[in-house]
Amino acid sequence: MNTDFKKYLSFSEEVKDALSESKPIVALESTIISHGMPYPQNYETAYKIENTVRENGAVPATIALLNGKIKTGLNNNEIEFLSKESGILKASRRDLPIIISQKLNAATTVSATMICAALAGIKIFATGGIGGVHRNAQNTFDISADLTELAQTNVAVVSAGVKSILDIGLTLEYLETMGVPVIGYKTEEFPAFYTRESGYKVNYKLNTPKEIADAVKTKWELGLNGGVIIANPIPEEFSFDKILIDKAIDEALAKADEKGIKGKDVTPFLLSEIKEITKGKSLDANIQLVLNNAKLAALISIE
Ligand code: PSU
Ligand code: MN
Repeated sequence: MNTDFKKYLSFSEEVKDALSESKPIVALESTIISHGMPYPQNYETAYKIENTVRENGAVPATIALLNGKIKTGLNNNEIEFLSKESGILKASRRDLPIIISQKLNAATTVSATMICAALAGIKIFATGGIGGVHRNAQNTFDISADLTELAQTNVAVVSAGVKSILDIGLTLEYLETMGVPVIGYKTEEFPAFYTRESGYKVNYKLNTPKEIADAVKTKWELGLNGGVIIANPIPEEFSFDKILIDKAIDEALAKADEKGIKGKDVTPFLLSEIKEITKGKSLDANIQLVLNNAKLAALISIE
């Protein structure tokens, strides 16, 4: 087996100990910190997510690319740096070799975090929302690398579904083609991030962390490579009115179009516009759903 990758890995003490003692670990991404939320909420949320994982019996491993290393488990200074600094890159699969060899600093998306988690031996990962097939992708070809990563890398991802900034139906079609199971936690409906409903169904509803862990384990024991999506709806009390959020999303999409926003800038631009339009309410919802996902991921990691 090729073990050359090991020289690029760097672990916090907490994660190193957890790995050597085979404790449950939950990987966490950093794009949500650098590009998904403004300062200081990003900074505060990064800690809250880690503490939620700890309170639920697992060890958090926030991942980023810093100074030529894949850092798994970040210290205070590193989280602060990723929260405040403006020049942090956004790394998906394609970016890893250049960012690491050039010793640049980057936050990792779902796709890059999955790769780094798999290299570190971590099997479960909690995030807010995954990337997907963008609306109008038939013209722009804008399909997140998160989806092709889910097709090949063995990490289970807990998310609150996909936002309707994306084409939810096409995203689910793509996942079916790629053989990625979409499991709803206590729900038959695939959630749409800010809302519990999307109008689309998950493939399977499972009701306990144990059943989900069993399904994930069975997938890999069968030699079926790739991830699993665990869709965990936003808690009722924080969920948005569908009409209201759809209106905000449409406005944000129109603005992105008018400004000619392209490529990896699209998702961060839309998130920040939606926050402005909803006067910060979308950010509150975002924070709550991530914490809810961190909790579920911890419970699954224990199983
Ligand atoms: N959705 C969010 N917040 C985020 C992201 C998605 O609500 O921060 C980030 C994730 O890191 C995801 C990435 O992997 O955006 C997808 O980016 P793109 O659409 O450029 O593939
Ligand atoms: Mn894209």
